[in-house]
Amino acid sequence: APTFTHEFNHAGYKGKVEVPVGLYINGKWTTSADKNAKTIDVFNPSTGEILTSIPEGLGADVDQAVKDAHTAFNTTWGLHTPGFKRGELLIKIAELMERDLDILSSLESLDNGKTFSAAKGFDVAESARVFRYYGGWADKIHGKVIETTEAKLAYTRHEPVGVCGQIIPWNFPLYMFSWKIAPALAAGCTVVIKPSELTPLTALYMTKLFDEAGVPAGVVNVVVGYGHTVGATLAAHPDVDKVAFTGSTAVGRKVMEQASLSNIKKVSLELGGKGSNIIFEDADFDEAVKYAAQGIFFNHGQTCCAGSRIYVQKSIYDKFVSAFKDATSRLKVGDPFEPSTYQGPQVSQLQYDRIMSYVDHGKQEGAKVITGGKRHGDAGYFIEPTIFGDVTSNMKIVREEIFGPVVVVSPFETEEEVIASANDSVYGLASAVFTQNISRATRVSGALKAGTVWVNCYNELHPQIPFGGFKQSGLGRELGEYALESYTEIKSVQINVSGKCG
Ligand code: TXE
Repeated sequence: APTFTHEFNHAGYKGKVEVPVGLYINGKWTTSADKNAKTIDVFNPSTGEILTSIPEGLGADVDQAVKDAHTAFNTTWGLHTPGFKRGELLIKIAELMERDLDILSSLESLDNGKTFSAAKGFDVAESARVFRYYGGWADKIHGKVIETTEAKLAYTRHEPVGVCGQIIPWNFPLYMFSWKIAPALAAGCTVVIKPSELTPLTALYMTKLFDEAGVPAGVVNVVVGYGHTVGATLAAHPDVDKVAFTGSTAVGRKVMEQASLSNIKKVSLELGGKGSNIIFEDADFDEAVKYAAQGIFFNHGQTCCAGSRIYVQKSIYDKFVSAFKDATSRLKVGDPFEPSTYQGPQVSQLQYDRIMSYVDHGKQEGAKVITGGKRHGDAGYFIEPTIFGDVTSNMKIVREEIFGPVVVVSPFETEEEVIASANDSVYGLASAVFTQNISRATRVSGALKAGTVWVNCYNELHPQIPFGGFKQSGLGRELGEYALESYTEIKSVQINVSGKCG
């Protein structure tokens, strides 16, 4: 396969890295079977320059990968490799990721623009933990014996769903890759995964680690390509048994539609959000300010669970705004490989333009820019961390997911009022409550319509804890034991032990 070679030379890592840039189908790197296939330009978001052009996959390649994934499911993986062996393999992958921590972190930072320190401390380290966690589950997936009458032995089996199509975004390229692949393989499924066309490099590097770990051919297939070709083919494919998607609500809707129009494949969706972060007057003030800043600005605001709507009780509103503004203006924007940088560039020109158009809209609608609101520097896709005040609940910047370093702050008076405001959204992915009052924390977290509620913290994710959305934020849960549900079918077996009819 052609390779992308890059020489890294930064404080965290110095060395040459080679990434195979083909399609990884049935354990081999290849190029498209379709002669109309072109190449996809991969950009460095810090400069806007092209890093490399890689061969694109098309529908015909998905067809081939699905065929090979079926063969692997029916011959080498699925029920043919015992759970403990699948587990050992997943743990081996985790170890190889940890061995190559600096390489994967450098690639992720280069391709996505997130800081090297965040990639190393969060994305790659946590992705390895996800593989290890599901390695532990692989031999603990089982059903129940169910009592009916003594004439019958009845039990359930949790069998792998089959071939899974997985479509992932660019905001956490490797982390989303691990959320999708690890539970699927633990359950015994085989996979055809499409990384985002914007950030394919770590997924492609991972194919080398799968090879080295000894993952059998056809168990994991990586087909890089665009959403309307490779993604749409996966969603509509008659031989894909389940599709797992993370991305925009608009595309999630299409994926679900295609799944229903083709073969009623199982669907799990992790979509957009507009997280509400509620700060009561009795909160630990300094901690709340710190968490509010990382709640929105972590990963440059490109986080589905970002705390993009902050509600602060009126008695502490002015004090909060001033401290939050200070904390925000101290966040250093710039070169993602520079150790003191907190925020690198947005991922692409398109995302940069989308975010800036929200900022302009906010200004036109009469919201007040408390800090930020402009481009940072003159190359790459950098945006100043931005806080808007004086907002009303019908403004676009309050209602829609901006997916950038832009937050709105509003005052509230009562608990009932803030619960209503927080729930006034088509999304329901994540929320947070800051208070020292345990009764209030319990009451408010119970009333919030969101798949995750953080109390006195924000953006904390663990492989053990399920993640997913209420309302239009999605379907199903990822991580934890719950994720295994979407990769298994439950079979009931009833054995007539009496040997008699009736
Ligand atoms: O998302 P897309 P985009 C939100 C966020 C962001 C907006 C747009 O608000 O500003 O979406 O981002 C593939 N059939 N999130 O345009 O298009 C695509 O190739 C099948 C939230 O980048 O949804 C990529 O692999 N697949 C989110 C993946 O879908 C298709 C993360 C996501 O891209 C497809 C990303 C199609 N027709 C964006 N069209 C989150 N929940 O974290 C595209 N894709």
